[in-house]
Amino acid sequence: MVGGLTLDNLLVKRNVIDNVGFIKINNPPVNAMSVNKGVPQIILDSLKIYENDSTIKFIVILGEEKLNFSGGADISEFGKPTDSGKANLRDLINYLDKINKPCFAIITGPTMGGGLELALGCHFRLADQSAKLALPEVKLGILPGAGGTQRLPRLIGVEKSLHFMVDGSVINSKTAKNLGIVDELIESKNDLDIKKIILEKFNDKKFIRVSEKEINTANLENNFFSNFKNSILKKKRGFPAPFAIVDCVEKSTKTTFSEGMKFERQEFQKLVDSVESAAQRYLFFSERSATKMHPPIEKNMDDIKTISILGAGTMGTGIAISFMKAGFNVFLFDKNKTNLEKSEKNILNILNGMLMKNKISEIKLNELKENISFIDNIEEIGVSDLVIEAVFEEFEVKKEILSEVNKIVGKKTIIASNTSTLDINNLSEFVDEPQRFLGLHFFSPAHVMKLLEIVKGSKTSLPVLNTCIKLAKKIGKVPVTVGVCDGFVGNRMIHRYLKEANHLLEEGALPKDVDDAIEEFGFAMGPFKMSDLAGLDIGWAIRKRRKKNNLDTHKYSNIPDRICEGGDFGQKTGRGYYDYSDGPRDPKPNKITNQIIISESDALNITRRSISNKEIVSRLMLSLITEGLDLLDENIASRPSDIDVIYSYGYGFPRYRGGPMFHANTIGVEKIVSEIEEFSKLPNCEHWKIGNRLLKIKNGEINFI
Ligand code: 3H9
Repeated sequence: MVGGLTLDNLLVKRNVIDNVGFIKINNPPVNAMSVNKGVPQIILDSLKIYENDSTIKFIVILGEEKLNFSGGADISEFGKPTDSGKANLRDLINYLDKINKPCFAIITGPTMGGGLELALGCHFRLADQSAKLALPEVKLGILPGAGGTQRLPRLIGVEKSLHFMVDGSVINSKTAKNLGIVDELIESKNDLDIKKIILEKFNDKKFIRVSEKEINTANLENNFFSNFKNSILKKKRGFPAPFAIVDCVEKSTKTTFSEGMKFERQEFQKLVDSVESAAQRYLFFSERSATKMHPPIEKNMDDIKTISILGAGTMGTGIAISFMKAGFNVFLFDKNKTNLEKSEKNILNILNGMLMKNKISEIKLNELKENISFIDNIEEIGVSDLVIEAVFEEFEVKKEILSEVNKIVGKKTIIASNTSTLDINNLSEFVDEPQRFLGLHFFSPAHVMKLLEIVKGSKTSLPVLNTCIKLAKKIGKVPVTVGVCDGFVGNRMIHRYLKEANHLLEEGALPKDVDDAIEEFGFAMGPFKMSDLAGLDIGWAIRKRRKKNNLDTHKYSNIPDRICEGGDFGQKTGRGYYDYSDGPRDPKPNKITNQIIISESDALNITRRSISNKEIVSRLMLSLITEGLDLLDENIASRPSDIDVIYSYGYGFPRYRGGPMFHANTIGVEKIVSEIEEFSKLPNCEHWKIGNRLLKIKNGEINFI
């Protein structure tokens, strides 16, 4: 027994070969450094044992068998009290820093955050081809808080460390070797092989602690750190962590290692306690829980290898690229040869762009090209495991192609529609086996946007659903399962938000007032710039269909219809909510639209008033929140966190605010209820009401998240 823990604990295993002592971390799935479980404590205890054993000359830390080195600190422990009787990662690395025997980190698989910081605390780092290294804390709204901001600049220099930590990007072992993070590339992490390499290459090598290295500041220009902050200002606006990382690195150049560590610790704690980090950590777990089935099932369909996409338009092409890039065999069908040729050209351009940016090699490019066939004979899709229709968004067009597909494909083929609004249950009537039918709602551009709404029809089977969730992960998407309704989750909420934005225009705001307020809140683009970019004709067609089918139950605004009636469809026609005569990047007020807005206020008998940014933001956020609550009540969304994942991945909701539901929780129910009551008293605001679910939250029966 050491430190009150038995060393036979399965979380860390020890074995000795001659004079090499191995410490193997065994905390699946990712070897998180859980303090409460005692992982850092047991590693520390193991170090003590080897340190006191005179027969041991070298100490090696690695992941057990197939496990990675370590995915870092246990994220679920942040913001909660941890067992103070047990060592944490910092205690462990501090101990390593003082140890007098050479310690080796064997970096395999994801080695991230505190995992990489542990490796930086070792004296030598060896990595194999499976290694993926990152300090991704910034994505959780925190900073590398176990010495990363102080050790990395000492190892690879100030500028490179800053980019690595501020981007949080993942690098492979070769890049890590070139950067100087890794000392030696290895082929295997077999004990005997490692022992051999150590004896051959490191036996007489003097070891230097990273903490004792000098930082090279000779090449840093004056004001380097403030210039660096300015360079990230636009992209990282609203996120405190990147700026705190810069401060820590700056500190590392101006003070001793131990002072720098103190500063890092203070900054780390401030960030852990911030709402922004709580929001980003919540999204980390929300994204993962979105892929978990309710109820969970293990059963799976046969492997999916061949995928046919129907329709070579923008969506079809983007979807085809996503599957092709992930190594699937793709057929892209369009009966129009010109569309196919255009699509092929686009795909080639995108692949060439990836080659130019060194994202793929020439060999890979040729391999990828082999993965796709452009076909104009629909019979060829017969061999497909999955068919996704991405034809024109009109019921009759989709009905026709689905009926055709139904005749061609076999009984095991999954059939999906990429509709963004149409009723999946109605569409499922055109296939013989509706249990194999579902919606796969990709977002445009489909090869870039990570969100995928997986729409479960009333008859879609669970194995089919599960297969598609797994498939989505394989192609790098973030899947969220939703139910059937007009617009599903994301678009239904955005329709309500856009309506409210138009009501604000009716009451006194102009498009720029609304966009500026929302952009200040953190969205990359306000609702009107977004509508102009997407094309106002698209929303117009949707509204006409909704009207025809009596789907529009909420208060209506005539403004967008009137802009369209005048032939202004946004950027594509040069005018919409804004005037783009000076280019798409320079939207100016559109006088015609402003006249429409003012005449609508007159028609509604509204005396226009100045509306504060605070009211604009509140009304738009509460429109998202209340629609989200309705969707939960109707079981269209199964978890509040699913809504937040959809909004942060598909609609540019600022991640540091966590999503509409997390934001509602941050505001608090009392304030939300009182704001809705206030809004409901305003002219033009009779639609503001306290819904069922909000009432339940107010009564303490349920929570926002
Ligand atoms: C840090 O280190 C702070 C220090 O600087 C300072 C400390 C003082 N903790 O993603 P997957 C769970 S901050 C807890 O599906 P993959 C995850 O929730 C940390 N849990 O697998 C999931 O659980 P479930 C810095 C974690 O193979 C399961 O493991 N490190 C952690 O696709 C599988 O995860 C990071 O930010 C964790 N650290 O990807 C790395 N990591 O099955 C975060 C994972 O219940 N992790 N889980 O849903 C990742 O990026 C990916 O998980 C990884 C594996 C690439 C490692």
